[in-house]
Amino acid sequence: MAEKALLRALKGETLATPPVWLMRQAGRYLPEYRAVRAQAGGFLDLCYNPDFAVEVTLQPIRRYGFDAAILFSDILVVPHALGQKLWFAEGEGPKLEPIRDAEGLKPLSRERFHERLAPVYETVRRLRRELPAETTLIGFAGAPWTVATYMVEGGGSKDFAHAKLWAYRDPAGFQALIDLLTDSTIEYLSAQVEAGAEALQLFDTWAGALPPEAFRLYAIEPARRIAAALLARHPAVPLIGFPRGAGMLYAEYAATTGVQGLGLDTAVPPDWAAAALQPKACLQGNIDPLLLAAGGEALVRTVRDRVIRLGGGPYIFNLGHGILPFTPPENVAALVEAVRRPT
Ligand code: 1CP
Repeated sequence: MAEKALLRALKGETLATPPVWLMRQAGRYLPEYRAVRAQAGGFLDLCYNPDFAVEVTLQPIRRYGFDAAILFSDILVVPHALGQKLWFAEGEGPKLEPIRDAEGLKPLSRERFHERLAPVYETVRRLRRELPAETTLIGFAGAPWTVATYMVEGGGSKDFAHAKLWAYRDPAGFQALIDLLTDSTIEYLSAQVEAGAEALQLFDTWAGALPPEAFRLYAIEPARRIAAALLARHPAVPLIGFPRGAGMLYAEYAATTGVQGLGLDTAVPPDWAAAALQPKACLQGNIDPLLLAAGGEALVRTVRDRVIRLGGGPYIFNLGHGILPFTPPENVAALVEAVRRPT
């Protein structure tokens, strides 16, 4: 069978029509997701029940025929598997019992890590069997810095004050957390590949909060270690790095981490990305999720613009961040149509 389009792009091929998938393509904007979510009860019950997780992963594939399915799970299952308390308060997002210093790391352990994540690996195995032959299965993890922000803040945050104060006041202690997450992420992503994931994405959603020195320590260096370890263990499986908000530091991230794909946030100018980043990595992005929610002629025009400006080299069509819950499902269909039938 011919190689899948998404994997060809990640190997550096320029395709006539870019492969397309969307971050958070499974989720609350789909009525069929909301129905399964209601049946599952809590959000974590959805993540840890392979029947439900497989079903919601497949829903957007059935509707839109995306070139890739992304495993349905969450980045916070990693701290949960390390033993940190995690819960999802209805309508409020994730909550964790915060860890604020090196002492707080002591109860965390990798002893039962894979056992706790076994349902996620089972979901990957089943998806690989059930997906259409042309669809690539993407596994993922949060990058160490982004996961650390939730672990230290105890949930979402505006300024990451506790995490940054810890990093600045006690660099060795904070590094111990980053190292634990880097090692755990390597194990977690390797296990996803062994279960059937064909490509991987590392979500560094809050990388843009880091000044350059801290960006090198906590975004670039962990990504470099993760990419190198995965390359050694699974040389055929590409890794997409998504250092959201990196700005000019995207260039350094692309040049030094060794990732095969680079997720662009909405702020990255496409012509700059094509000139400065595409020689180093396959690009992915970067339509504004709010433009997708708005839809109409401006969406179609911008989709075509990105296909022209980024499609001259290795490129995967995507958003610059995840789909928003109030996005009309028909706008997603219009986006896919515009990517695949550009004129
Ligand atoms: O009520 C619900 O149904 C829960 C909403 C939800 C969903 C659909 C959460 C809680 N997580 C997810 C799934 C999810 N999370 C996926 C599934 C696959 C897909 O893309 O279709 C993925 C890849 C993630 C990754 C994730 N979780 C990130 C990184 C990507 C991003 O969007 O920036 C982050 C930061 C999280 C944390 C998280 N989990 C959930 C929420 C609401 C959040 C964000 C909290 C915040 O704003 O700080």
